[in-house]
Amino acid sequence: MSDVHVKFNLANDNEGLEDDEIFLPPAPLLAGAHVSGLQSYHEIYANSINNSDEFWKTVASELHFEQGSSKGLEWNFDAKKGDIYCKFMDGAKTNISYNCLERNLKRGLGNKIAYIFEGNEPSDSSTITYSELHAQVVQFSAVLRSHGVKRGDVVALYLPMIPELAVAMLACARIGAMHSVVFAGFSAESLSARIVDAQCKVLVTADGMFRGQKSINLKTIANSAVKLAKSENVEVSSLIMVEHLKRVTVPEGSSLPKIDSTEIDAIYENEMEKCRNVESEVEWMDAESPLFLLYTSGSTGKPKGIQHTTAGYMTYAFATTKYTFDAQPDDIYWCTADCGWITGHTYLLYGPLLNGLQGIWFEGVPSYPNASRFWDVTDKYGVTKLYTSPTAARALMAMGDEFLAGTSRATLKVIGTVGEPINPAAWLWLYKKVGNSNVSIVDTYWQTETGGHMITCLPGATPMKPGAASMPMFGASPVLLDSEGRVIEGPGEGNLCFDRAWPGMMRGVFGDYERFVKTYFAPFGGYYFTGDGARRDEDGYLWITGRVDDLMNVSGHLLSTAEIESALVAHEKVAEAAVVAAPHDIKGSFPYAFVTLNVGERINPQLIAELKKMVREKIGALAVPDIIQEAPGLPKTRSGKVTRRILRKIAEGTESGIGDTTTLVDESVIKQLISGRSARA
Ligand code: 6R9
Repeated sequence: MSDVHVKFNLANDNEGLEDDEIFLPPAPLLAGAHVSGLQSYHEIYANSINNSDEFWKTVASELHFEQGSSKGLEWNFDAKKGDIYCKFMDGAKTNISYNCLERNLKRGLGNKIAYIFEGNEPSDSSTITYSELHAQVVQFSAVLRSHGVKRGDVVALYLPMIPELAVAMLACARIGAMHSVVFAGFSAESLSARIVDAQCKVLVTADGMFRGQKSINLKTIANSAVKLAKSENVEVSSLIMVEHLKRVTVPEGSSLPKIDSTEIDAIYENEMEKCRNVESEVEWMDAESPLFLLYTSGSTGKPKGIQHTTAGYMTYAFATTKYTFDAQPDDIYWCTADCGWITGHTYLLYGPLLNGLQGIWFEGVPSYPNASRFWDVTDKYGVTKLYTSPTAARALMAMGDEFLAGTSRATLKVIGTVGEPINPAAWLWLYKKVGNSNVSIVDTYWQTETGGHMITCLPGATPMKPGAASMPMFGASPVLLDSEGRVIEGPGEGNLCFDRAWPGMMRGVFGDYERFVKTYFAPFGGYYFTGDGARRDEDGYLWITGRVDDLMNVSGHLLSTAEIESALVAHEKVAEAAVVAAPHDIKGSFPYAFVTLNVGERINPQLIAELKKMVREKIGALAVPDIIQEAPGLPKTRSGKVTRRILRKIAEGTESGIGDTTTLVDESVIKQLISGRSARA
């Protein structure tokens, strides 16, 4: 592997922080915690590694298995020894939807509120109990069956953060169909690519949604995606649409979008009515039956369908929610993530329901109606555990502390962050200002591929260092490897890998075993490679330093530089493009594009707008480069490889550190790019 690239240098962002300042978990949290004190963490951790099967089976024994298994974790990470695989409780039979619903009804939680739905407008809110959720899930699973969905099929879900999304995911799981949730900010092309890859016959969407004052016409996007899929010979036969806009309060100054219908449309509410009293049994799934697909960016451009299976993912989601958030029966648990991302899957839907928690689903944005929204909602419902992103924290911090005034946030006990490294300034703001210095902060490091938390503090156990993901989750065994694959013992920095399987890990890339091996197991034989770099300090704490591959992390979302580049070069005036991550105060980093134009073309505001539009249409608004700079040429090695290391320095404005450029074909392009940047600035 090449050099370890430190994208977001946390070590240098110590604003407001005393050297080596360590924060202890608040005493009341320590007292009643599932894991109380560091000593206890170390003991349980050692047991989870040394007696791993016994450890995981004890965890799993709290869940319902229709049929047990004598098997524990089995795996092979070394391609030289045969196929790469991981299995957990092979031969057992269970169903995650049953465990989230029926199991809780049997435990007497039927009347407990499963979720509070907080709409885009503060006046739009509703609740659903465990038994109501169960009834809707049974009903919608009958709807899916009536549309021909069977065990093993993939159903695409393109929905806002509304109750029907939870219902649809659980209904798929109930009947053994895989859900493939596509973030409702993705474009028609992205949605269609995911429909085509998994050959989805049924797409569930909504008419539209509001995010703040902005209206989004989801149905139009869904219609185009269906058309595009058809042009690739994948025929969606049912487009089930929730009539969400009919029940929402329209934000002031906004209006309802016009909804176009097609021949394959079915209205969600009508379909539910048709299946009101239809029985729809649970499918007992094999432990290793696929549960869902979730697409994530890949460094070669095409998104990968990350595949998770039943028993392992369920056990890991259950355990990590319990331990990381110290889940307690009276918690009001709020994960602000969208279900279009893995955090929504594991820590908004499955993990909290498996733990019988009361959760909050939030459809809106942190800045609407104003930047107090998070804190208003926290006080309104008495949130005890809040799980959000560093980007949201930085954005709200930048708005000023006056937005905290008038709210107490006194019920908060744990604040979690996920998606990207958190800089100490944002960490301290969450701890001191939001949490009144009376909370534990858990900076949770993990990936779509890992299914659940891999490195994190535990709220009643781990002394906290701002910016450090800290310690491994039970059963997770991180190792740092140097570029030659040698293990770095003790303090040091290297490529973050795991040397043993854990129940929640991905089981494959949908339809592409080669890519699964190449991406995760070939870089360092015998290890799962995360694609991230990390540093271990003298106390054994792990600090994530950022991606070491060609992915970038924008506001906690992974984007592929190759995918953005191919969207840019699709423009007739662009000859070549290179995209790198540049640091950003709020988003962590942003896409910075260098484009070489065809002879005779020059960059101008209109072309920039066209290029941005192209990226928005091909991928989604998230991926649009903030800066597009014309490049008369790109720095390339003699073998024709673009040297991104140099482009990153130029984008960052730290070109003094460019280093040796003598291996380049044309060194003079660097000077031109630097002066192009200052001209632009
Ligand atoms: C859960 C999720 C995964 C990538 C991961 C890493 C970055 C996530 C982090 C973090 C530093 C943390 N990442 N959590 N970096 N500290 N606490 O975000 O999944 O969308 O697949 O992204 O996000 O780079 O490899 P996913």
